[in-house]
Amino acid sequence: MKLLKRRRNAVSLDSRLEGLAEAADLADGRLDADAVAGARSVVSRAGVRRSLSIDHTAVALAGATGSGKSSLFNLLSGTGLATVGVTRPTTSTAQAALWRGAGSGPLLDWLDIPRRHEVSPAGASSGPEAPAGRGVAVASGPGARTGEAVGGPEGRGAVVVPGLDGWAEGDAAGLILLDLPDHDSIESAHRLEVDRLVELVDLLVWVLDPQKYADAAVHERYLRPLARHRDVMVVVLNQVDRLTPAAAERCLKDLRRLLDEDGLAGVPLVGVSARTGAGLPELGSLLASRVADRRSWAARLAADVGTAADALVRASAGAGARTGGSAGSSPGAAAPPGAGVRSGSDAVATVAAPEVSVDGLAGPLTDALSEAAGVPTVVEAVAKAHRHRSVAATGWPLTRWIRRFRPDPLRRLRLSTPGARSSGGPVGRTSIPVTTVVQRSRMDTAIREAAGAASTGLPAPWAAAVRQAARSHGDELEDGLDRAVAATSLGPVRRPVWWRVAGLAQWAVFAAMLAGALWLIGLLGMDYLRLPQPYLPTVGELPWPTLLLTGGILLGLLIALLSRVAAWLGGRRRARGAARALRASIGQVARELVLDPVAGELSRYRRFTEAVTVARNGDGG
Ligand SMILES: Nc1nc2c(ncn2[C@@H]2O[C@H](COP(=O)(O)OP(=O)(O)OP(=O)(O)O)[C@@H](O)[C@H]2O)c(=O)[nH]1
Ligand SMILES: [Mg+2]
Repeated sequence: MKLLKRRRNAVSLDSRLEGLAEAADLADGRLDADAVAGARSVVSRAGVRRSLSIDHTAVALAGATGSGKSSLFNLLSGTGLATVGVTRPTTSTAQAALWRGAGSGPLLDWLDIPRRHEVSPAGASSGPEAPAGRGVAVASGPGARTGEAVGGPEGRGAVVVPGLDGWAEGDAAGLILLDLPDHDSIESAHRLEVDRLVELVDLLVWVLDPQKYADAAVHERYLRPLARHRDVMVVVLNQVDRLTPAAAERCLKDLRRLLDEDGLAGVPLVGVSARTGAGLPELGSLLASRVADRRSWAARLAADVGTAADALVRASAGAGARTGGSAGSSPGAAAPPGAGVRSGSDAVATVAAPEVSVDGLAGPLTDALSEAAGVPTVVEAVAKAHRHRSVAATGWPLTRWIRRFRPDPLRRLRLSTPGARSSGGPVGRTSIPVTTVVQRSRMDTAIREAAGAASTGLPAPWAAAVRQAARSHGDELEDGLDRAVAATSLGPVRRPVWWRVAGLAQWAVFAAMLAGALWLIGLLGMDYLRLPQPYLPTVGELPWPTLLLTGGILLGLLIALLSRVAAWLGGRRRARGAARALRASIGQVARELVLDPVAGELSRYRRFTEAVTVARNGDGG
């Protein structure tokens, strides 16, 4: 059952860590760099911690100078290993007491604690320093617990703590107890050491005393930012022997209130005395049960993941990574524990990704880009070119050739004719008049509007990322549009059949007209030379040559006129087709260079919110 629970939690922590890693990757370059770095450091720290002994639980005694950390350390370990002094601060480097510490070496190496002491139930020997740096010295056994509870020159009282007797039998097997220096030290090295270890250990025991339990230093700098770490924290009010029972009760009540305000409701709070041993059994069994559970390491990592995810969410909402609580609480202090991954008792905004689609933005953007790319000019040229060619093919033969001296409107724009385009050669620049300032500003406005519409409802940093994405290919846009226009097929390659028919008809009619004209000239010549008039066939009253000449002229003009009407209609149709094709090409460019990057950023935001939600809401804690 326990195994099952363990496995389920482990999987959950896995996915939360995956979520955090993914959220950090997705937030990279978009959100506050501290929050991203904090999340990444949690992921890498978690990777290391899980590879180390999970049968050992590193528990740190942390607190202000003189609160009694070393005294409690000695009492719990039943040794006199830690120096308890009158001058402050006393402890300057952390040391560890190990209960069944075999196999904990790499974990202690990672924690960088060279001073380690195995607490031997046998009580064989004792030694304050580890031989050869990282070896393990064997400290005194449980018997010492009755003699050196509060060491130091001024207070070696004989304290018997019967509640801790079981520890010798293995209740505390796997415990690594760390005595830390003071967090409020005048020595910056002490603070650095505390911050470093507070970030790494599995369980934190905050040792407060009646004088300084309400100090802002500990509440603002440590407790409040660690609100997510409720399950891996124990608060101890030491030195209760200095107070009357009633005063001790009032003091504990006040401390509980402060802890609740810190967001640490439910955190175990124990009143103890290192001098009399009061409360020690309760603290001892609390620690023993956490150690026996072997889950603190995972709970700690889960809390770190939650805190880092909170920081990302806060950064995503447009706030900085740090809470107000960390600011100015200790001027000149070193980086706080978990810098950039701080949580707080303040409510962290929830994240919800709006469903924004870029499809609706394509229309207006394409319109504006089409305008800027000179599509109206090209469309007009397509109509004109069709009419131009149509007239050249079907016009009255006598005037048709004049057309050939007029340039083709499409060629003038260096847009290859349909025939030339099909050759598949490289696409060069067109000669469409360069984008004017007005067009360019319309284009910019259209892009800005598209970005604005796409980022509606997005928090500021992501809206900025969307705007940035919309502009990311701004340099390529003009060129891309020009190419798109140049590469678009502007109409069918085939010349319409009716051009040929009309052209042939024009020639036939022209031939008839010519025949009539020559005939009349012949008649005129014969009349001039007074030759007898030949037989003149007529249609009704009209002689044939006259009919041929006038009919040819009229019919030629009529065909030309009808052809023009057809050409005008055809030009309009082709212009529409070209407009459609160009719009599709421009739409493609708009999609590739503007909307796809925007959609990419929107999907990035959506994936971020999903990943960060997984990181925050896992049940692995
Ligand atoms: N009356 C009383 N005095 C205590 C108690 N615990 C510790 N002391 C005394 O408080 C002083 C400081 O104790 P330490 O254990 O050295 O305190 P510390 O937290 O380790 O201090 P640093 O190492 O400077 O951070 C010593 O004189 C102890 O004898 C207690 O429960 N009751
Ligand atoms: Mg100390």
